[in-house]
Amino acid sequence: MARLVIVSNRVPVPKTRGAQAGGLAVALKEVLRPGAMWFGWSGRISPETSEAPYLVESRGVTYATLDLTKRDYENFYVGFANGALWPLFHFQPALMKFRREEYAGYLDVNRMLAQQLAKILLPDDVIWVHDYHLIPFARFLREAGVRNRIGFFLHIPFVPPAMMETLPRARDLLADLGHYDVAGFQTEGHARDFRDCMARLLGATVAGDTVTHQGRTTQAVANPIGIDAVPFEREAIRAVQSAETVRLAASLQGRALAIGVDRLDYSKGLPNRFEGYARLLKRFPEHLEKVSFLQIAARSREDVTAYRDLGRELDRLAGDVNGRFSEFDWTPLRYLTRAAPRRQLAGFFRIARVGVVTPLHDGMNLVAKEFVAAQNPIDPGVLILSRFAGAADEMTEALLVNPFDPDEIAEAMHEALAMKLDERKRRHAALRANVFTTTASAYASRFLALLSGKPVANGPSFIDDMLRRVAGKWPLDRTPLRRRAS
Ligand code: ADQ
Repeated sequence: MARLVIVSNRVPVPKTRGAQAGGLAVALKEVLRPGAMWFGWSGRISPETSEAPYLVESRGVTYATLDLTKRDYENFYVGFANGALWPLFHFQPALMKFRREEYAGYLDVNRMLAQQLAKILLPDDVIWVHDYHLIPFARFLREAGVRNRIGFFLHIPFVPPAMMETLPRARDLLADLGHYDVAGFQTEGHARDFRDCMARLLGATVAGDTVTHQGRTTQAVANPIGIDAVPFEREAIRAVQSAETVRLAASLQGRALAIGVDRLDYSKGLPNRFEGYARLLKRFPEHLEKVSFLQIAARSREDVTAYRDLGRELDRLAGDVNGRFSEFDWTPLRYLTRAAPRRQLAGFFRIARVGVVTPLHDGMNLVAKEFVAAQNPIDPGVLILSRFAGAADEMTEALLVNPFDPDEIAEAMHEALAMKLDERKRRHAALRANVFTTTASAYASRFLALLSGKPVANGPSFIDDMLRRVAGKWPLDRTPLRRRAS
């Protein structure tokens, strides 16, 4: 009687009927069927760590969440996960801040969560753990006696051994990953870096995509994430008529729109992007007053110092670009530091001539895929994409750039703005075929098929089979359940 249990740092508990789902919830939509459970942190800070998960049911899916204390939050989330692991995995060791007490807090939260989940697991449950916050989760489940299949998916890049080694305790974390049956990565390059780290730093044996360490075998594979392309395209078509998109289009006064949409994060390469745009206007003055750049950057992780510093740097750079190039009736750069609703983004993407996605490093980057899905195939915009986004592996018909070179960004913007319709259509058709094939549901099905140990071709039917056999529902109270003896 297999049940699917998703584990992630933050659990998107639906608040109201029809509430908008976040990124991971969209990606997992297909597999989150009645009987499944989603387990993790509630996103709330409480004076005491919860003694048992708080359970909420919505559309047959049980959301089981626990609160953390302020100290847990600071050590686990702000400290080790976002202060050490995030910069490390984005090739920014100079921004990595490692403190032993924060690492200890990271382990404590993982242990506490794993022990809580172990109490309510059944022997056949399939457990799928997400992202860098929860690397040691499987080890603590194993220590609690759990023998179930456990999979892990890393949404961000992995790094080669020489970079991994800069993290104190790197070997312990690698060994923790060895407790998963399947470890999924966004690209083959990331999966290969993981296998290399296991071999070089731990002496594990690697054969094909399997890694054997201390008698346990982990299958380390690439499984690129995608978007729910059909609904996103539909949203974009509808949104073109919306008041916001109409207002944006009118404000352009016939100028081409270039757009960037990101979390305000140093991995997204925003300073170089602003500088690249300034170089476009300086080196190719034919674009002066002919283009408007709209950058929407959602503020994020403001309790981490590096993010506050980045915010100040971008304020300065945006002021610099506009101070140098503005005319009394033209503002070259419109810079908004807030999140925009999904629908609005879809409409804005559709009327944009250029999408600028230039992270310094990125696991995948779903904005690149959303931009492509939103385009009108009859008159599509051009995607400029960093070579170091996981998406570049598949989206080779984009204008690929090295985001560390602002001149290359400027040249790509120039090329995109001048590109003829035939070439735009040709490139877009190839990108579109990819985005509508490597979708969110393909991603989730394939991972679960791998985790079930079945051939990948059986993916969707395995899920149907597994979810059809779901028996009882999770009890809706706060009492911790006893684990059933296997
Ligand atoms: P993120 O770093 O958050 O995710 P990304 O994939 O670019 O990055 O975006 C995720 C979602 O956030 C997209 O749906 C996007 O539209 C939305 N978003 C971004 N900026 C926004 C804004 N200003 N306003 C509103 N929405 C915004 C991590 C990894 C990525 C990986 C994803 C999924 O860092 O590499 O693609 O997980 O695995």
